[in-house]
Amino acid sequence: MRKDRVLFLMIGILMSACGSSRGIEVEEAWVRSGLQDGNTAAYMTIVNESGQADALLGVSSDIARFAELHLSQAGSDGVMQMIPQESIDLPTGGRLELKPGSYHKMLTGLNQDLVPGDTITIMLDFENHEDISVTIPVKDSAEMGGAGMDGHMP
Ligand SMILES: [Cu+2]
Repeated sequence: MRKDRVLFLMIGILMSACGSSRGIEVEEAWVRSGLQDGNTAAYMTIVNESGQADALLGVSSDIARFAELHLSQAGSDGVMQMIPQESIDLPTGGRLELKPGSYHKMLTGLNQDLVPGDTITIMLDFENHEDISVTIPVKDSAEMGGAGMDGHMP
């Protein structure tokens, strides 16, 4: 009887661990190529299937001295501006698109050149979900449909 109960508890723990790691998915991730000491941006789609509202609180990476969440949008004068974001909401069942001209992960002060074919690792910090580490490929702007409008290019 006691053994059954322990087994039951262990299955419960394993199932909840699986559930939380599948709750948030990252799709179509890429980072724009760049030069050492320069800046660039990473993009991806984050899908929240955890059944719980969440928020992306920040990002970090060994590849750059600073990493932060930005939103690009046109100011009243029509010039694109980048506005730092403390967090970005991830509603239940929602898709958060980080893409050129919109939300992005700004990487400032690259520690090395980023060349197409390379990969980098970024950590995503969520309010409720455990942190997620994603390995994403470096691509150049032309390959992804021309220069972005984020003002990241030198
Ligand atoms: Cu930016």
